[in-house]
Amino acid sequence: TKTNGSSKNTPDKIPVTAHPLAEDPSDIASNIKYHAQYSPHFSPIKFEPEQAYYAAAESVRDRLIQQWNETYLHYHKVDPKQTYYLSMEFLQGRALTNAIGNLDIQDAYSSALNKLGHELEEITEQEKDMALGNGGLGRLASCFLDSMATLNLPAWGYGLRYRYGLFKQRISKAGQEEMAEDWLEKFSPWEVVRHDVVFPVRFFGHVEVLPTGSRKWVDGEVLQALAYDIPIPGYKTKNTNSLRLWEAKASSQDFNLFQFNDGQYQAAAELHARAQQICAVLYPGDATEEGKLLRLKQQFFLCSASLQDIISRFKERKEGTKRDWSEFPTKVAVQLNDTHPTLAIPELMRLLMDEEGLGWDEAWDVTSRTIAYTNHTVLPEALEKWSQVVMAKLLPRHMEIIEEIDKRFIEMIKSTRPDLESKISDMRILDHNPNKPVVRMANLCVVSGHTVNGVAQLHSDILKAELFADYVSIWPNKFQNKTNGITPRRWLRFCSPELSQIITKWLKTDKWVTNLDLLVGLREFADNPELHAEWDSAKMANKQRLAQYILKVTGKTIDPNTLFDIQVKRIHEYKRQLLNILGAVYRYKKLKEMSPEERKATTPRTIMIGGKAFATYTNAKRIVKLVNDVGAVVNTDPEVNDYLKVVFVPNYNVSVAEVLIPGSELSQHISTAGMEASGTSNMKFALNGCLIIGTLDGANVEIREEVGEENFFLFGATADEVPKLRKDRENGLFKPDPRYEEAKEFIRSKAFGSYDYNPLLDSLEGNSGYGRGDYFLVGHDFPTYIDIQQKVDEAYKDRKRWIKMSILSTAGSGKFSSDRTISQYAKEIWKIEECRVP
Ligand code: B1N
Repeated sequence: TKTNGSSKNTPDKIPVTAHPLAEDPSDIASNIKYHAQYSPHFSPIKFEPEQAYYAAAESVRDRLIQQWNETYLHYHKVDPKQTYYLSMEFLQGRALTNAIGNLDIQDAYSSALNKLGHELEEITEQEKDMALGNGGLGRLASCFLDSMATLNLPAWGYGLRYRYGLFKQRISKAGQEEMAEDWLEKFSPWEVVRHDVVFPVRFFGHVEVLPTGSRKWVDGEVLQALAYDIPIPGYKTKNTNSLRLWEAKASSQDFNLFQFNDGQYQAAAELHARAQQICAVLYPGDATEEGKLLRLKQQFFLCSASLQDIISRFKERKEGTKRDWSEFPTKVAVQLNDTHPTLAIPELMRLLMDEEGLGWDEAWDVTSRTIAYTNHTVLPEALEKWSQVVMAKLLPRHMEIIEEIDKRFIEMIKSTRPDLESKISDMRILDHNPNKPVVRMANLCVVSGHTVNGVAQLHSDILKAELFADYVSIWPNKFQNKTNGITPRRWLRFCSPELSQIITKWLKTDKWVTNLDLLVGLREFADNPELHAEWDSAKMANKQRLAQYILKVTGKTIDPNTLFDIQVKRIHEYKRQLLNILGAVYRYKKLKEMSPEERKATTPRTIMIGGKAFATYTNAKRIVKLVNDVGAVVNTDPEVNDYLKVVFVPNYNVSVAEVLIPGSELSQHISTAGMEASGTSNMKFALNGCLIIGTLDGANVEIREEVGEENFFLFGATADEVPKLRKDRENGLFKPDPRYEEAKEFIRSKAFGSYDYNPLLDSLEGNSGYGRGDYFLVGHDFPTYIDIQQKVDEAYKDRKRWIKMSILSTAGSGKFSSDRTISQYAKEIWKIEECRVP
């Protein structure tokens, strides 16, 4: 492999010249060299893949900056209504392939790098993932940014610049180990620090009543929010939006030189140290909540900085004139990505009243017309509740405002809806539980926002029927559905160029990349043997790439001629990785019992499972260990390992997904019905021609509708059956299937090592109680799961049938483009329009 450009002759002849907008590969090569020399981050002798990556990235950034500035000026001139997407998480992954692809300069960069002795594919591997998110919610935010730019929508993302993103996962004998993910260890070529964009953010202090009667939040500690911008290019358009990430700083005045000179070094830099804590690390919970003060500080920091910025832009657009605040909601739409940025509500109220001098009614009108809220979960442990005591201490003025919103809400119910009086204690924002009075963030969002949406049809229906049922009768039009989507650029066009090329050839257009509904055009060729051959060979190439990756990261050899069966997502009991591994254990046991002839007649499978467990989530960690232990036995058993392998894929993240998904044939989305709000990897797999085995949960329901029920392996209880099944269980009415007992017993017998799995398996036993009684209904769904797996095996043996199903899966995935999702948000919630840069 070519690794050292300087060892070849030609690269030395390429001149070193700045060509920021070069089209020609030789000029691009010159520009890359220019960056290697004049934006030097390394000693000058080396030009290995790492140096080539940074230099290439900086040269791509040159073009982005050009388009970016044009975009900002154009939006400033046109002054359209803009969306601001507030999110504690953005899971961007790598940027280089995406930027080059969206700018449509792939071929030129590829040959420019060749001239420098490098391969584009190789240098893109050098980039660290930007992992400022936990899972689906953060990746959704990043897909949305891509779609907003591609659709030329004037929209911004706002988040935090965490120093350490989601932890890196290492697998050892003991199971999962966590390590800090230092994405900024060297530097990121994609961020631009805006030294002129700085806002003060206050914590603690108290509220002062001024002689005028108005209130003001004073004292406490004040930190500075400094903006770092990341360019978000649209696909084949000039529009380049921004992801603005805030970093916390103390101002230099806060450094106590007197104390320092007196030898009290730590005390002198105290505020600096506290500022550093704020953006130090992403909270690693996914659908689990941790009520820690630092997390609340992070949330407020995001909200306060972003709103001050939004307000200052609103003023900037009509410089010198006094703005009419009732126009604010006609220029600004704020979307809250779950309740994590809920403090945007009281913060906007505070800024409007205390800083801009509006009265309550006026400020309330502006705030509620501006803010909308997306709910991403119904899991009770993930519904945010903050202690009123903590809130009052950290944010005394906001606590007052929340109390006032609560009071007015109750008054409104009493005067207009006396029939709901008995519901007030559930519906109100403040929960006065004497043990621990809390603020219920979801209730605050529902009461204050103009629109509330769920993320898949089933989830939105459950929100209306259960979690928010009482509010629906007051505001029947407040609740909407916006089924999630994924960007077809990253998740098909760029991660599987082989399949993309075939699709373009058969559809005779590449317009599907921005109009994914065109994929239905593949249906008419679903039986065409020529397409079958091409489809099969593209999938095989992707499977081989995946096998090489597995070999590299685990040292395990897997056979691309076996069925590649994948489940990758955060480890959570409701996602039921345990059901998957129990199924694998059962399969292993049956294979052991077979004669060699019988084994030969089975469908060989490679089961891959990957995902991170929250560090203190004991059962999730036991599941990780169990998958690894089962793999260690199965993979080294010469009787079965031609027919079954079980591989744990370490450190699952965005860039790993980009290798796994294109090479998958079957993927598992097997959550207990009603618990997975949507899921988005299910959409990525389906789009890549991978068949789904799944329950009727989240977006699975809609995927099955679109791809056709004959192309979806369905099993398990439905969401409306779940409550009764749990009741039955409590009443001792559950009769376990013998195959289920057999699988559990096999693990208990220490067939997979001496580790004590009894506590994990015990969570499936008993009738009720915390962590017992099989709350997630693994036992109920096990038999239908095993039965449908048998159907999978049969279907796979019929190659023609399988490939047809695969083609139809891709053909039916058009609905799940995030372009569709974002168009619906733009039209039905944000009321914003395209603002194309000429
Ligand atoms: O949001 C995704 C959905 O597709 C998934 O079904 C859903 O589980 C996920 C607290 C969460 N819901 N809630 C979270 C993340 C971080 C955190 O600190 C909760 N993530 C989801 C996109 O809609």
